[in-house]
Amino acid sequence: MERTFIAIKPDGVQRGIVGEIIRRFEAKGFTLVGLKLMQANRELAEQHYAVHKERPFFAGLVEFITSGPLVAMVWEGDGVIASARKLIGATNPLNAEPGTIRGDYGVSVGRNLIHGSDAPETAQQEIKLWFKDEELVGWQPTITPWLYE
Ligand code: ABT
Ligand code: MG
Repeated sequence: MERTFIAIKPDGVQRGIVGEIIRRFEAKGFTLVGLKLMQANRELAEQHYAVHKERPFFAGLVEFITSGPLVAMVWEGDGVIASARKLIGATNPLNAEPGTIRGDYGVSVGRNLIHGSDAPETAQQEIKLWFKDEELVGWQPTITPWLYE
């Protein structure tokens, strides 16, 4: 089964929507296999956003993501990487459809509440970057036959 890395960013934690975001992923039918509250240090943040290193917003991005507690998670399910991106919505919350997390709760790109891996390769890299193997728990919910045929 596919896995993806999801992080509720410091703004999502401050806004008090951690429970609401987790609820949406659970309700959709995905399985939580890793979860921790933590504050990312600069090194971790810079590695996570390494692709944006040369962009003008990089420094601010690292500053923001390290500014307070975030919730790091790994979710599992068929097609979870692409589906999570749909649940999350467009990068700029003003362009995100209502019904998505960013569409329902955000108004600016620098405070877009949540991160989700964008492809299988990045999902694998990010899970490895944020979690130790022993922090992940593989399990099968008893309702699985009611989610998959
Ligand atoms: P992430 O899930 O955080 O990676 O966002 P997403 O994949 O939807 O969008 P990308 B392009 O990866 O943006 C990464 C972070 O950079 C911020 N950003 C992006 C800006 O602040 N200005 C910009 O012009 C762009 C393109 C938004 C994302 N995170 N935050 N916070
Ligand atoms: Mg991204």
